[in-house]
Amino acid sequence: MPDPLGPAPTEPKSDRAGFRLAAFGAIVVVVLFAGYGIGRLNNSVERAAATPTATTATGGGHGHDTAAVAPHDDTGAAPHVHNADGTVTQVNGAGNAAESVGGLAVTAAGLTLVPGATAFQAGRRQPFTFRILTAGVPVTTYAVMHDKPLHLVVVRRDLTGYQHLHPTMAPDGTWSIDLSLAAPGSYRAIADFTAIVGGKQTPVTLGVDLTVAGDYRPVALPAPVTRASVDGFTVSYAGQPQTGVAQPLLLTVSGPGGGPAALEPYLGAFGHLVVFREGDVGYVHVHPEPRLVDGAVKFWLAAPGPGRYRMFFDFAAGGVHTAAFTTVVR
Ligand SMILES: [Cu+2]
Repeated sequence: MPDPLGPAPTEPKSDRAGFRLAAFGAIVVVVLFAGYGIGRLNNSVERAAATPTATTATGGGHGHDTAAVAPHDDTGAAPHVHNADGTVTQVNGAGNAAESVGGLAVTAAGLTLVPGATAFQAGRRQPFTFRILTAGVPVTTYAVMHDKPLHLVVVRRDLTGYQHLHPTMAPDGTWSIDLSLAAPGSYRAIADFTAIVGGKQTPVTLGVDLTVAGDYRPVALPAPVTRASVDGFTVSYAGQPQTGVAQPLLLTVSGPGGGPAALEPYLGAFGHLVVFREGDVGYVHVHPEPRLVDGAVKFWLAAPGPGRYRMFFDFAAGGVHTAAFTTVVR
């Protein structure tokens, strides 16, 4: 399809991932977790993506940019996907190319995630700390993407227990957040960010295992569904991810009363879609088009390969909620 957005921005971010998203028509937005592209929907996404705010990070609280997120904005960047290796692939809605999945490595693109303690006790809140090193030196400057300098996603290897967190960074480059892992098992902690080193931006997604000792009871991946309930909301999706070609995926949220839920911007978009691959916990993170399409949140994504995936859709409506779906890509 033609790219209605004009020239693609040349921005470095990353969104790693496997599914690629392509935003199509208007502005796009992309990304969330680390690397993504958009810090705010309000200004030109393209501009936001191209000139992310450098920060020495404070993470933590929700330092949402107050100027952020206007639901309707006609400016924007061309759809693109942030690959795990730090490259950016421009996409035009369809015919996208290869995908890459993030989170599989603890070191990539010259950046290494060095965690503090990785052993947790079930159900107990404990600090999780880590640093991002380059040439042995902690990185202390990051680009703000989707309102945050770093996004941390944690999920158990059976794809249960999903959490999307925003750690805070100390001046020495140590990131920390209190983390509670509910049940025994092996978890994957994935940090999604764009490091700024020597003026160069490097988007990357790094992952590390966390463990919780105890009686591990793996949970089988739920059967594929297109409708899920969460916190009184009913979320359904239409579309089917495929390998190699970006497909539209429309998510519709109904409120407790059955009518359309009043979606609010969350981290610079009407929703964030984090997708994990069964078998290796490969991570893909995409962002929707900036505008709702017939009331639905519209993503474009292409699967990085056949397999079963668990999709987590974060949205805000009187608080942040997450709906989860299993989908099979052939
Ligand atoms: Cu985040």
